[in-house]
Amino acid sequence: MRVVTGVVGNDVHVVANRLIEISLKERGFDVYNLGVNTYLEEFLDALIETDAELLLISSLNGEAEGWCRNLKALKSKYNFRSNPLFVIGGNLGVGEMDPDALIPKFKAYGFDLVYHQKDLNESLDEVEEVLKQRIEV
Ligand code: B12
Repeated sequence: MRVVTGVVGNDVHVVANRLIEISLKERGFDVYNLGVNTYLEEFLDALIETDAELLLISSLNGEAEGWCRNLKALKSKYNFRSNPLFVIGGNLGVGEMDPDALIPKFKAYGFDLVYHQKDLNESLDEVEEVLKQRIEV
């Protein structure tokens, strides 16, 4: 299974990105890590180039909303052959945000799964489960 990952927008927090790459490799994924400071368009271009089944975006500096609110419109311009699962996680808002408000907002932007300040490995377990169900359908 292939995954495109990276940190969206003008976000330099690289530590989580490295850990995510290691965790995904440990789980057997082929990882295409675009690193920090990655624009949404670059993620979608990489999905086309790699045919990855998963896009896993990180955001740590609290600016994800500004960088991701156009995801739905952007997606409609691409013809993804791999029907990728769109996942975002990290610190998705500034300061103490209510996850009950953040999660539906990011889902409305076009993400399938949204993790705000959640444990990485528990979240990846869930992501893998959803990918498995998609393949079985
Ligand atoms: C180190 C650090 C920096 C370093 C980054 C160095 C580098 N190149 O990485 C420097 C000093 C450059 C920096 C800059 C800034 N930072 Co800073 N930084 C931190 C700090 C102290 C640690 C981040 C870190 O590396 N943690 C270790 C990793 C392993 O943990 P993590 O990042 O939380 O990631 C875990 C989870 O979030 C999760 N996860 C992450 N992504 C994803 C994705 C998915 C899908 C899933 C499921 C899980 C997941 O899994 C990871 C592994 O467990 C945090 C505070 C903190 N204690 O967390 C602030 C923090 C992230 N920074 C913050 C801010 C505001 C900034 C600045 C805007 C400050 C400023 N005014 O300039 C700038 C932003 C610059 C930019 N353009 O991005 C805020 C973000 C606020 C928010 N979101 O509410 C924080 C939380 C500090 C705070 N309490 O205010 N920062």
